[in-house]
Amino acid sequence: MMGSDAQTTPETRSQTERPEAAIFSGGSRRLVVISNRVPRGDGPPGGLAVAMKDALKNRESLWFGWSGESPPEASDDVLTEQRGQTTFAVTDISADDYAGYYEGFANRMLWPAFHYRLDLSRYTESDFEAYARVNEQFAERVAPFIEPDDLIWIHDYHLIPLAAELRARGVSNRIGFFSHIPFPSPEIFHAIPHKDRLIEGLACCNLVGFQSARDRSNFERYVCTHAHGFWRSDGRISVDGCIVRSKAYPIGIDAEDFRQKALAPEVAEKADALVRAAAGRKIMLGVDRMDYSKGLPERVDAIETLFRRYPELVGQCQLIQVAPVSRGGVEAYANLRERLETAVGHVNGEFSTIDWTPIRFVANAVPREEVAAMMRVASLALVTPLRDGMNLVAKEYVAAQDPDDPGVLILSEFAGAAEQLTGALVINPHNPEEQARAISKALVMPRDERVERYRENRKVLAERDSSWWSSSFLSDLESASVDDFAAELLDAVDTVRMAE
Ligand code: ADQ
Repeated sequence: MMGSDAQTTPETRSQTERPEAAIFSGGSRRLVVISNRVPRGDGPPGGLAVAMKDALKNRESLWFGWSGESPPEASDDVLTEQRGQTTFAVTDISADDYAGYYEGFANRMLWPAFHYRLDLSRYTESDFEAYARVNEQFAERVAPFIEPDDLIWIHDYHLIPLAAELRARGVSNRIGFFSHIPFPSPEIFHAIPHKDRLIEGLACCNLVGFQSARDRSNFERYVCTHAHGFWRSDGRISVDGCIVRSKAYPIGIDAEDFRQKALAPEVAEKADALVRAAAGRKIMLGVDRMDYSKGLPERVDAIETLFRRYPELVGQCQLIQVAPVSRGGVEAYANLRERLETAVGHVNGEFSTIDWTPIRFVANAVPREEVAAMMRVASLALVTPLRDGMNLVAKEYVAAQDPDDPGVLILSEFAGAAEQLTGALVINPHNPEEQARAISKALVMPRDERVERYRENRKVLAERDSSWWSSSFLSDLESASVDDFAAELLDAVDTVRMAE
């Protein structure tokens, strides 16, 4: 347990005990990143690694997470590998724990609930126990690597209780947490089993970052209406003796890097081939992981509606939908694939002609460079999730466009990106008529309007890129007071755990 005086209120401490804040030395602190997956030495960097590129540049850092190995019995060893200024430290998770933690509580319970799909959430007590155990193991194994001055940045819903576990092991560093996925409305969050443990984990952070203002507001409203929290005059939240700041940090991309990918000569050939195959027809593009949050069956319904409402478009445009299977171990995903293939088959059966198919469905992964090339030549992109934290595909599509003759982004109002990309045609993905109307509008949109909309979106991409995202989060974390978490919460939580 933390060594603080439980009689002291956090407010009193923040006025009297600021020794570490006084010697705070800015951006030179070592950064400790903790996430479920850690970038591998071989293979292309994943999304998080790309987003963290600038944060890791020119500073010493440690990145801790799962090794990718799940033996029947896992040891508590941590293997390290130095790459440049970053030490990668990984640990195994036993097969049973992995099934309960990752496939179970994280992806069968939290992912659907956080995406407003309580109907798909499946809870078992043993899944939660594995989730809690893996978070304890992570804390136990990473704690010896943490030095007093390090900044700690935890990522995503797999590791929500981790900050509390670190605090319980005496880690008093500044801790930040970033949620890559939405934070649901208070009524939905309230239905999640062990929600108190989740709130405890977030409250033990100095800074909690969300993708959008909506997510941040949902979190704060939950804490203040259901978890005895209150807003302080400085804008931070006080909850059970902890003080936490929450803020929206919409994740960005390196737009120039993506544009270069789309223009690379080796992929230009593929883009040309795609254009030739389209034979003058307009290409509509969808690029998603096959996930029920991405609105894929609803998108196929909208295409059917499009050809019924606008028969003159039959044979004039084609949807290329790339949607590789993800999380094969979770039932809801197998059901989705079946539903989607049936829906695509239905539309193709109804409208295909001898030389034209309305939907080309690609269920295999496509290399990132090819995705960029496809984006460059598509007249419009359909980014229509039912819920999404941000959705980087929307930003990548804008980055890949020809500034003089850009395509049109059709974007769901329920993607975090809709708060930023005001040049998009924003739609409600639950309404196939509205989606079909937007598609028909995009297909004939005059060039001037397309350019104007593109410029509006491109400006946001330039101002809020991946470097802005990580540096603004870390600079807020660096300037947080170190005395903002409190022993009272942990004492209270111990009492709750004893009662469980
Ligand atoms: P994801 O749900 O994976 O990420 P998204 O942001 O759309 O969603 O995509 C991440 C990356 O994967 C993008 O770079 C995209 O190009 C790539 N990708 C997606 N589908 C692909 C496909 N079919 N083929 C090839 N590449 C594909 C989570 C949250 C999001 C949040 C990100 C980042 O769910 O809301 O934007 O993290 O924080």
